[in-house]
Amino acid sequence: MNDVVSYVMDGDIAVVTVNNPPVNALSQAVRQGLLDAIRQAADDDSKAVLILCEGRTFIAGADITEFGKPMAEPFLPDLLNEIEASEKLVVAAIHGTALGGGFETALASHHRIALDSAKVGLPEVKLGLLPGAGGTQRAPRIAGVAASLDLILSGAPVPAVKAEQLGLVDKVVSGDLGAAAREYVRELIDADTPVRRTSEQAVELVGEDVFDAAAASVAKRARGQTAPHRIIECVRAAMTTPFAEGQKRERELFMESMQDPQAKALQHVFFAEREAAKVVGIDKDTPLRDIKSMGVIGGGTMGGGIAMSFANAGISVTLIEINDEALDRGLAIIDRNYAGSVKRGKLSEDKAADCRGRITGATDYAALADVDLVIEAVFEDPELKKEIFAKLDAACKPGAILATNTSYQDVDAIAAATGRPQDVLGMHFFSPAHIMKLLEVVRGDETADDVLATVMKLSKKIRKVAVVSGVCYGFIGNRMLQGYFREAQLCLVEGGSPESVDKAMFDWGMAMGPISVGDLAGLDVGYKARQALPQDELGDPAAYRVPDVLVEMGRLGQKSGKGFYTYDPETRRPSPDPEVQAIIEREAAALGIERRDIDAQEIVDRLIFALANEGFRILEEGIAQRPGDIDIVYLYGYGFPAWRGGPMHYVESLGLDKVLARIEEFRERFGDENWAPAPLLEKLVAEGRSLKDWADRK
Ligand code: 3H9
Repeated sequence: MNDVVSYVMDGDIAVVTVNNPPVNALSQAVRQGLLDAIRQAADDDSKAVLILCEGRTFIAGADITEFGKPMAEPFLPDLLNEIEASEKLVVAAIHGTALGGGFETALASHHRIALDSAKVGLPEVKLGLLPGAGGTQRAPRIAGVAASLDLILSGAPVPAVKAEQLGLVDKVVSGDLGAAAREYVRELIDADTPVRRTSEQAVELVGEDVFDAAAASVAKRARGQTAPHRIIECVRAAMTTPFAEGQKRERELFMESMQDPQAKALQHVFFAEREAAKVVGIDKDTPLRDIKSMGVIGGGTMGGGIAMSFANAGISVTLIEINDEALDRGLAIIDRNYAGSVKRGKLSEDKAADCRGRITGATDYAALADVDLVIEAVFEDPELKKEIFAKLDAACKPGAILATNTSYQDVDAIAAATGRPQDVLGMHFFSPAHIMKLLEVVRGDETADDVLATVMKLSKKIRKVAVVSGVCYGFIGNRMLQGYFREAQLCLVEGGSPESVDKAMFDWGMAMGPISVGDLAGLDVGYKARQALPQDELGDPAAYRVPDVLVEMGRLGQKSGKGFYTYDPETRRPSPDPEVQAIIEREAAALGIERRDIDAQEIVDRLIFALANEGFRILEEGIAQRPGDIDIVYLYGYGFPAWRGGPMHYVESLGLDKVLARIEEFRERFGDENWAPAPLLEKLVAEGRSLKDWADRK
């Protein structure tokens, strides 16, 4: 048909093969090729059409790179309607992942056969969209309303066997899909099987309670998002109106979604996540080091979580502690975590036992002589870390990668404690490390390219999203967080309450308000860090006076049952505490601050713009490779709402000039020290350029 779609007769079967690497996305050429193929089949003496794909997957959806550009014919819904209307039997043969428009192509075909390893799904919601080529209308006709709402609202792909149970796939096979599919089509032809058009089937009626349950679940799981509500409306239309009308509504709402800033933000996230995996200046074919076994120094919460991440990925782990007692404690935490995963249905008992079996403990560094990687995860004491690295240098084989999980310390100074700084880098996990997806990979001055490339590849294997950071205090995430937390505390003393500050940020979309985050992490952590700082580096006392008072009263946060909030010992539910509010007001008076009303918009702007302002500095200094990397750090490590795209995408979407104007206003009101605009932001506004333009031309 064309470069990406071929048409070959195999006896009386027209075999149509899509070959559009990497994921057979439905580019204009693929759509055109499929349309030409279905028209050719209508005219020749084939008895059936078999749609197959080359490469690693069946069609993985519309071509996302075409979004935002003028749409070119043939449009996917029209193409799929024509496929379904075919007088000749059309069969889709699925391997890899049939997603979005790809799965809609399969749903418009008359029959579907899939390899047992395949998955199918409608993940458009993750891009801020809805299935726009009949998916919301055909899926309910096949799998019913409740199952379809589940599929489309979660966006999660389902394995072929589950899809078969739902009726979304007719036959699951193993081995050679091409051969099995031909045999299947042969059987259908021989049995004179008539075409089966999904659009002609009725949707089984369900009560309003099914839609109510879906809406309630969306309100909880997809707080703030618009696409899920449109999806519910489409599925309702599938049940209440004829196919053509439902499809018209689907089209209208799909077009509305495409214009929605949330869709732009989520599509930015899709590409940013993939970009983040690429390291500027390192060839993608750099030979990698083999990582089959690893060691973790320190069996605390962090070390245990790191050990589990590797064990879960099939890598054997040696956990090192200072003595048997500490080791037993560390291994017991791991046992408890695995038991928790089994209880929550995340892992089967067998799988948990298998993973746990890969972790052994030791108290002597000699046990690390043969491992390929070691991650140090002891507490934040720079001297202790250097001591450990000197010992690792002596104990580990040449070529072993030595990583520190430090959140703040100078990775170069740690590397200098060894005779092999080229093998040293930072791997900053987020707690709990076996659950949180983010991994900041800190590239030291002397870190070798193959070490960095190996760790970036490895991060995928342990199911983390890795972002490269340069060396600076706090790296990307924690460095930016300082301004965010500072403004949260300042808003508190200037007129807010823990609830008002938390509510403003939670309602804006953050997973948790900043005051609650402080209580969760432990107020003593910041307190100890401040104690270690010289007086002139402490900054504005208004930003830490209240937490200092709370810590000195023994209110350390959740762990002591009291912090900014008081926690129910059973449920851990927080309640506002009038004693804390009195302390805030007393300290504000002592600091000479006249309290006033602070509205939610001011709180949001101060916290988010402080974050982004530091982000511009981080970019200019080359600490982050690109703006999207910062966004990924915040989405996966700090509970930033994905549908706002991350702090840098968010400020870009507002308009950098407007953001700068607001920062200038804050500078006027609150002073230079906290609110001097980042030079890069000023420069871009002066030149009328976007951050994207700056990143593209860098
Ligand atoms: C849709 O279908 C709308 C319709 O309902 C209605 C239309 C009217 N387009 O992830 P990977 C690129 S919405 C363009 O690293 P993996 C990706 O950027 C769509 N490009 O591989 C990357 O490029 P690079 C619904 C795409 O093996 C490369 O392919 N579909 C697309 O880990 C490899 O990707 C989806 O949302 C695309 N659709 O995972 C599916 N997909 O190498 C989105 C991928 O330059 N895709 N690329 O960085 C995925 O979930 C995963 O890519 C997939 C493979 C599971 C397929």
